[in-house]
Amino acid sequence: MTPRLLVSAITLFASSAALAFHCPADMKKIDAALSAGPKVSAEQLTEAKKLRAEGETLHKAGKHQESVDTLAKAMAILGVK
Ligand SMILES: [Cu+2]
Repeated sequence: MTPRLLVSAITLFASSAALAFHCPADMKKIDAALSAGPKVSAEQLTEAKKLRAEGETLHKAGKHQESVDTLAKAMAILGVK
């Protein structure tokens, strides 16, 4: 393996590992917001819960970037930063 290839392999690993930790952190924030009783409509609550579940499924499937994107939508609805 050339040094250059090694560097990109490490970078790739590091970024996917960071994303793998990102999803559970986001899910925690969403769960906290949901249990706190967010001031959103029933439709928004349903949508946020659906996105939260989708995010978890994507995370478990190893699709961390898609999971982060999906969870971000749920957080936007709930007003979580
Ligand atoms: Cu993930």
